Amino acid sequence: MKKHGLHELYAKDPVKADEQVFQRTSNALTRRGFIKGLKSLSLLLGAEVVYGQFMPAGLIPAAFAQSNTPFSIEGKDGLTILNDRPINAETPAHLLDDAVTPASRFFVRNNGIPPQKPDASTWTLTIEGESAEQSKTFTLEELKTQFKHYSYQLTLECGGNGRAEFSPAATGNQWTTGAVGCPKWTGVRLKDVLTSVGVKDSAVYIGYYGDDQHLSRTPGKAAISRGVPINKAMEDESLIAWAMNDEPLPLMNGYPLRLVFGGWPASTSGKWLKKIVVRDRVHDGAKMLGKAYRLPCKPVAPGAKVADEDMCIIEAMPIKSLITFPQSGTDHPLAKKLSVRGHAWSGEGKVAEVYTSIDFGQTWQIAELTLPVNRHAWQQFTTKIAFPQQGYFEIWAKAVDENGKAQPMVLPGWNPKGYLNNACHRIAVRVV
Ligand SMILES: Nc1nc2c(c(=O)[nH]1)N[C@H]1C(S)=C(S)[C@@H](COP(=O)(O)O)O[C@H]1N2
Ligand SMILES: [Mo]
Repeated sequence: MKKHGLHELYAKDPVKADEQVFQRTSNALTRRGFIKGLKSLSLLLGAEVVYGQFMPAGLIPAAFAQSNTPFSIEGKDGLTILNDRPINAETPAHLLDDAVTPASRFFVRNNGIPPQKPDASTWTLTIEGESAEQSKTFTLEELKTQFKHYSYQLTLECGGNGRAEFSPAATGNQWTTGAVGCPKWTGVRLKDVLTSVGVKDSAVYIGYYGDDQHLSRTPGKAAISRGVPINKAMEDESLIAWAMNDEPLPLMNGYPLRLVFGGWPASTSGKWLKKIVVRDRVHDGAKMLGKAYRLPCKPVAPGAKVADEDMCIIEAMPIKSLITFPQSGTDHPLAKKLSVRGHAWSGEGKVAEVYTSIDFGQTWQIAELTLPVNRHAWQQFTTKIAFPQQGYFEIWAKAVDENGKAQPMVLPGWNPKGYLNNACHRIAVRVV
């Protein structure tokens, strides 16, 4: 059989290649089906699946399961567009290799129609609500001159990152692994601004309103208006930010002003920020109620119908990691160890350990792991992997948080909207 790099086969036009492979082999494997024989699978991969006996039945090899289709949108480099109305785009794993995510590689998740490039010089932010002592409006300039500036590297991940893997499938953007990033954000502390306005003892939550429009363009109807409990709002790292990596925010990421709550579903980090309400109850804005950004309070069977009152608001994001080097589909010479690296993060505290496996989780080797530069920043892991022979391998990464919670190898608890898939990330490598 002709020897092609996995890349040639699957990455040039991976979507097409994917389809062709699936068409050609529909009797050997289907996307959510099962693998009939390791022999036919090895033929497709152009290499023996060395630890094939350990490969979970029904698993689609990483060589086929992930696509790296590059596509460009303004100011963004290599992001995959999932949807154009509203615009949603994620970053292929290998383009998230930087410790500090460049603005050009930071994902875009819009629920509505973003504003046209706003005029930062006339931009205002109003603080009000039942539990604010007063209603007060700041210009951007006043925010910048009246409050101390802080910079933190904060991980933002969409609650629906990984949704594509859920079965039965959940509706919504079919994010794979790329709705996450960790740039450096600069702004003022939300708590400094709230304190200067005055927060009543009755405060339990804050909610945000942005300058984007609902898809229906109904005046006054918010596309999204979420928030966080007052104790998260009062954390040192909770920012009202105007800069990403020392530059003004990209328009699609909230220019000129947004909230940033590291480690929580990024849906809480309101973009194009115009108003913050200090609430005496859990904020009830758009996408706070029903099933939006909520999980069943108790685990349910896949496909179960869950009543709205049995759904609970998602708070901190779970432990997770991403392999960012090498790119999935790499050919690697047997004689050399392969350097592997990536990031690990957890909304609930530090990541304690990261492990990698090349035998579908039979054995794990511990990776080196950096400390976070600050709370809610992702951490970098590196490891060198030796392979026992030529063939097809998958590298899986698994992070463990400081409470001992580890990523599951396969999908965690099914939920109606497909949130919080923190299953191990894996890449395909052919050792030649
Ligand atoms: N005003 C406004 N804020 C918003 C959104 C939005 O559609 N409008 N989307 C939210 C969601 S669901 C996510 S995941 C993050 C995405 O931030 P990003 O587009 O900068 O990556 O913004 C959040 N803040
Ligand atoms: Mo999101």
